[in-house]
Amino acid sequence: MEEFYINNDGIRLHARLDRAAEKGPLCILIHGFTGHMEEDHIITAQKAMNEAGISVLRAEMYGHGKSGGEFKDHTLYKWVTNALAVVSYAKGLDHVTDLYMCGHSQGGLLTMLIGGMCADDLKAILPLSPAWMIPDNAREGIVLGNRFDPEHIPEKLVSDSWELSGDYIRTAQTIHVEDSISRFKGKVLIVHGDEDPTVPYSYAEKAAGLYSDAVLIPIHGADHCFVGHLDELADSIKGFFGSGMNNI
Ligand code: FER
Repeated sequence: MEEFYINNDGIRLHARLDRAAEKGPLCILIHGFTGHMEEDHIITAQKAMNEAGISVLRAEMYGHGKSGGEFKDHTLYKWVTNALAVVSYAKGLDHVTDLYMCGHSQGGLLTMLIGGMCADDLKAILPLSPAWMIPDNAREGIVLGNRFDPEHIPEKLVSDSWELSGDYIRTAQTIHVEDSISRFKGKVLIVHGDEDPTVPYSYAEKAAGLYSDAVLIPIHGADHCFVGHLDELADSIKGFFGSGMNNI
């Protein structure tokens, strides 16, 4: 494992690279809202990919883990800019052949947005429990269950465990994920627990229907982070890379 920082216009993005081969495919892997790269479901995904012969570049986004920026100042726009820097870094590695991107929850939403922006660079994307209702919810006046007036955005939102600036909401309200979905024509693997209390499973079904080449693997009884179902998450990922991806 190599540990380093990717510079994104002065913000240091903490990254770890776990190589599976001398030369070969690589998947970028991103955590969710309040998450980081050492969470059990992130490590499970990393190991599953490594076992499938895919090198993995985990990176932490603005305000998360050991990366720069404060949590309260993070926005989806900042994450998009960060992720574009990570894609650019990965494209520059001479041991990388095919490039993939995977992310959990808000990182899954990010993966869907970057899929649309970097459709030529990403052979497949793997949104895990993707929180792609965040922009819809922000337009309706909800962020993680906290309510506000969507036409008069508050200076900040405060919950028991986090604080966000109004800019998180302002920027989220402008994002239309369907545009990103329609721009990505490669293979998509969506893995989602059908008892996820954070992101409704129905969003996974909706996304799978909108993508031109998506597979949805439901994990029966699993919650948002696949607690108690990590083996099934690993098998879903290994199955995707082991069968489908080798044939294209
Ligand atoms: C929200 C629902 C889900 C939200 C964030 C999430 C900020 C993300 C969860 C995660 O990444 O685990 O309304 O608002």
